[in-house]
Formats: sequence, C-alpha cells, structure tokens
Amino acid sequence: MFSFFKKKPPAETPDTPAPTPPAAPAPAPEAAPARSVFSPSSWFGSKPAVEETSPPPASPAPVPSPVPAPIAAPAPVEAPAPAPAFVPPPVPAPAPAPVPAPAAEIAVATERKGWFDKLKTGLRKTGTGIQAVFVNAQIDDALYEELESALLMADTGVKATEYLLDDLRGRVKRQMATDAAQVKVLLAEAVADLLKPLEKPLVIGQFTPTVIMVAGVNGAGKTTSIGKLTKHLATEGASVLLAAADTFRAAAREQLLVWADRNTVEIVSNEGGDPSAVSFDAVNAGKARGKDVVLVDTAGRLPTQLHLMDELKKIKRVVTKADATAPHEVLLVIDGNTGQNALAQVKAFDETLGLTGLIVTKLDGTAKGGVLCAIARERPIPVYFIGVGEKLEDLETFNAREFAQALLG
Ligand SMILES: Nc1nc2c(ncn2[C@@H]2O[C@H](COP(=O)(O)OP(=O)(O)O)[C@@H](O)[C@H]2O)c(=O)[nH]1
Ligand SMILES: [Mg+2]
Repeated sequence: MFSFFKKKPPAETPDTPAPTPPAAPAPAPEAAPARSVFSPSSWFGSKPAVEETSPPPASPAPVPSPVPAPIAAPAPVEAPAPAPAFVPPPVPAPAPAPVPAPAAEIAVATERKGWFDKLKTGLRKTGTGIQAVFVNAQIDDALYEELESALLMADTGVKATEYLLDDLRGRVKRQMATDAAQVKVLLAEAVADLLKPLEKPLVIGQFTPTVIMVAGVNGAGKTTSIGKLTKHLATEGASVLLAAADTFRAAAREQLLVWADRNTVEIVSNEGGDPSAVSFDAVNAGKARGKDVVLVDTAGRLPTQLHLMDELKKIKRVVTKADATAPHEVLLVIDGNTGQNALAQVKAFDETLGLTGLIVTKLDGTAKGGVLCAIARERPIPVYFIGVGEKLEDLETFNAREFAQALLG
C-alpha cells in the first residue's frame, strides 16, 4: 500500500540543514496514482529497531500485526500529484524480489473496494436524506427545494448548498436530463468537482525528517489518527518519532504506543512538562537520528481558549527553531460529527496556525458529512485522510469522486 503517502525523492532539497542525507539511495521512481507495489527499501533505509528515549511502559502493545495494507489510489480518479514529474514511470524497481506485479495490483484494487464499501456504509446517514429527494421525483422547483433542505440538513452550509444547486441546474440543462435519477448522478458529479481541490497526498521524504504537527479539539481523534498514520508509515518502512506534546494526559503516550509499531517507533515525552520543549526535543532527536517523520501530538483545545491557542503557536515557533524548514505540515483533526462547528474550527485554527491539511474523522454514523462541501467552498484546506471508524483500516486517503459516489451512489 502506497496510497497513504506520496514520497518525494530528495532531489531538490532546499536548504535543509542535513548534511547527511540518510535515506533514499535509489533514483527513487515514483509511481504516481496507481502505485502498485511499494518497496520500503527503495525509499527508506531499513532502519534497525530503535529503542525509546524513556523506559517503555509495560504496555502489552496489541499491535495489529497483519497490517491490512490500505490500498493504492482509487482506480477511477486521477491523483492531483503535486510532483507531476513522475507520472507513468516504467519503474526500474531496485527490489531484489521480483514481485508479481499483477497480483499486487489486484490486491490493491480489492483493498480500495473494501474501503469504498466501508465509506458507503459510513456515509449512509448523510446520504440517505439527500438520496430520498430523488425517489419518485420530477425535475421541478419542488425537487430543488427539497434538495436544498436535504443538503442543509447534512451540514453542507448555505454557501456550498447554493453553489451546488446552481451548478446542478446548469448540468441538468446542459445534459438535458429528463428524470430524477439522472439528476442524482449529476449531483454526484457536482459534489465530486466541488471536493476535488481538497484532494492532495501527504508528501513524505522531501525533508528528513518531515515534521507534522497535529492539532484539534479534545476528542476529535488526534491521537487515534496519529496512531493509525504511524502504523501505516512504519509498515511502509518509514522511521517515525512521536512527540507526545499532549503533556496533560498521562495516558497519551501509552495510547500512542498501542498503535505504534514499537520496533520502528520512538516516543519523546515528558509528562506534565512543557509541550513546546517536548516538541523541540523531538525535532532535534528526529534530525539527529535521521528519522523520516516526526509527528507531534498536541493536547486538545478549543479555538476560544486563547491561551491554549497561543501555546500551539509557541509549539510551532519552537519547532521552527529546531528546524528552520519545519513544521512541514500543520494538520487539524476534525470530528465529522460536529458538522458546521468543524468548519468553524478549521477557520479558527487556520487563522492561528496556518493549516496545511485536515484529517476528518468519525464520518461513520454522522448525518453531517456534507461539511466537506462547506470546507471546500469556504476554506479549501486539503483533506489528507478521512476516518470512518476506530480501526486501523478505517482511516484512508481522501478521494473526491469516491466520496461523492459513496455518498450518492
Ligand atoms: N467512530 C469513530 N471513532 C473514532 C474515529 N476516530 C477516532 N475515534 C474515536 O474517538 C475517540 C477520541 O479519539 P482520540 O484520538 O483520543 O482523540 P483526541 O482527544 O483528539 O486525541 C476515541 O474513542 C477514538 O477511538 C472515527 O473515524 N470513527
Ligand atoms: Mg489525544
């Protein structure tokens, strides 16, 4: 599975203060959208298992070992590859083992199919109300009015709803649609196009380490998502260092360790300490040890808690002191259940921190999944991942067309 992360070859490293590039020896070809087989060794040196900075807890760490590799990019959609240089490279796989490519391709496709089904189930509550509008309906004003209400009920927000309705009317006219079922298909296309700008892969490998700071309100799913990401990264052979900058919660470190693969992951923590100091130490340690990724887990806070927002700014500043190019990503985790409130969080955290990406969790069981449309319309920050459950395989890369199809298909 290679879909999770897009890796950049360390070619045009800016002024990274890393005189000793530890990784990526190979010419590192990059299979753009349909990466079939990922050979960790082609990107990351197979790092020996490292031990932790502080004594490991006696946690039994129930690491789910047979990692259900989460797929390659979906078949139907073109990835928005920010590094277009490598589009269809005839990958000269440096791997010694001649991997049976077709089999891997099939496995990958099946994985995404499994995810699609899961997504569809997860989005059912959001989708049902919208889909109901098209049942036994005529194409008339009443249809558009009902659709307007359904979209608003799904927390699509006024702006995105208006936009979608206008767009849809245009499509219906151009396509000369004659029945409601066709209109539903056109709506799915309109939603996919609206969401398309949110699609972006997370790039790992351009910097060593890639420093990713993660913020959000309490309970949004930060630690769980970091754990899932860590596990996926570790599975791909990336070395990860976690900064437990949620120093308020004694259990935070253990919670991370439960997810993390303890053979490839280290944690820097200091319970009750200063979150900025922990983050600073972690980035320095990540640099010194040639880690591929440093993930900084922060304590939950509301955007209205100004002193806590200031603390986040401080963490970011201090991280930059440890590495002038960092943080490379500032992610906000939002709970899809909170609908329009999540949009307000995106705006507030973006203003404070300058977000580079979102992780939208808990899209399972919510009727408010329309909020992604609101985000696309009002604060289009890339959605790197979406979550539809608590398990490892319940977090996946975001794909606009797939999302629209799962919602309305
Ligand atoms: N149903 C569901 N639950 C989730 C998802 N992501 C996280 N959770 C749960 O949300 C709760 C809070 O997660 P946590 O990571 O501790 O939140 P944090 O306070 O932001 O670090 C936990 O019980 C998670 O298992 C998701 O996508 N779906
Ligand atoms: Mg947490």
